[in-house]
Amino acid sequence: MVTFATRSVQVFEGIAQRSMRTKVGIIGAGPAGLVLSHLLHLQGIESVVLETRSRQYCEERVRAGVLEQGTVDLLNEIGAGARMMREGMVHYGVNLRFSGRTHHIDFRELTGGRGIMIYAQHEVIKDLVKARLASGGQILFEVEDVSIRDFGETKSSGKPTILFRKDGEAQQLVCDFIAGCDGSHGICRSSIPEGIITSFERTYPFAWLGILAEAPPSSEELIYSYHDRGFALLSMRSPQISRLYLQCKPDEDLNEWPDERIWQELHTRLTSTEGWTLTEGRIIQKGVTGMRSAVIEPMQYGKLFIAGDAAHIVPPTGAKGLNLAVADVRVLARAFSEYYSAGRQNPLEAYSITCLRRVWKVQRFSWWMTSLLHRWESENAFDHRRQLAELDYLTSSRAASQTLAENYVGLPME
Ligand code: FAS
Ligand code: PHB
Repeated sequence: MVTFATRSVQVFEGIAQRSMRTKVGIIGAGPAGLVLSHLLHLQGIESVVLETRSRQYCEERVRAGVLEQGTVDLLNEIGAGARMMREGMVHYGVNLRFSGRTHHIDFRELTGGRGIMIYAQHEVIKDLVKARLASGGQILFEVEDVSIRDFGETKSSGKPTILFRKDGEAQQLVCDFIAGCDGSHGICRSSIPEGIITSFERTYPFAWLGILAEAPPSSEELIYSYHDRGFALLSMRSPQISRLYLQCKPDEDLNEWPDERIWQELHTRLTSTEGWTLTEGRIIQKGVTGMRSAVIEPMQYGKLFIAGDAAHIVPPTGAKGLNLAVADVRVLARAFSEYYSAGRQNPLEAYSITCLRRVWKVQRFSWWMTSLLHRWESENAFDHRRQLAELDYLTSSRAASQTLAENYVGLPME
């Protein structure tokens, strides 16, 4: 049964407002918000997704590229995985390159057959939006002036409410719960009263300059390269499109990076003594992504539950951001299901604790991969030798390789 949010008109502060009613109001149509909406629908729990950007912007924003097995399984479970299974590329390993030599980390052998899927985040978003609308979901794009109220712990008179404007008209969405899936620049986290949240943060003295190029990938699997001049990563989006990254300054000016300089630096940092060469192509997109580790505790307050980048940020080195967002909402959806089907409050009350245990382990891995593979201006000759020794150990010890492999393919979901 598909039930739409009911509509009525109320007067709030003297302004007639269109008022909608649903069970879970979801702010943000990124991986967290859209997967949550799908999972709730499968449990017969209605929700409405509110998104500031246009559908086109969300479906074209170039971001992540690596899906863990758990994320792939979940996308198939919610019926949004068919195109991913046709067009995605399954990989059973990655390569580490240093001192001109390439070392394969064999996921299949080290994790009992598990792998990863290479499938762009914006393609995942397209599939999630299409499937959710097809199943009767309500996703309101291009909303403005979003704010939330009455979600707190006090027994306030009102129900949790999301206020927003759509097509210039003031509206409100009255809910039982609000899911803050509005990313690292959203409003939900900052709506929680002072003194409730503790933030844990680390910033890095470097960023990634990323490009998309019309060039067949020069490797079947990803290459993470540690080089004297800095980190480089060879990834891909399809047999025709390469995705490549270079370590750069946090405030790098893209105008100082003409295509020729980008390719020259990639050739240098990805160089190998094994007869390998990098294929160039037309660069169709370039951008700089900052590097940060951040976690808020708790990830909930009253009837507000924070998920994904709104609750934590990882440096992209471990390819975890999207996957961690999906893991959060899997916990949250199960907790909502327990509440609505059996009246059990405990899973909702334990949401934050349940998520944070895995969040911090993924933070550790992302920090470790970032620290291991980047050149640090603060490092001295000893640190440089130590990093090389750690890479040598990592690629010559089965136990060490297995540690990387089991984290990369994805730790068990809670
Ligand atoms: P998202 O940021 O994806 O989605 C939040 C949504 O909320 C957005 O659509 C936003 O428009 C909307 N929103 C914000 N404020 C709102 C408001 N007030 N009202 C309504 N809607 C609002 N991760 C990786 O694993 N690998 C990568 O290579 C990688 N590269 C990245 C590159 C870039 C440039 C960025 C920014 C991130 C990258 N990430 C990467 C991380 C990224 O994939 C996130 O982890 C992932 O999108 C998290 O998903 P969400 O939590 O849904 O947040
Ligand atoms: C990507 O393909 O965008 C990608 C792959 C691996 C990473 C980060 C980004 O660690």
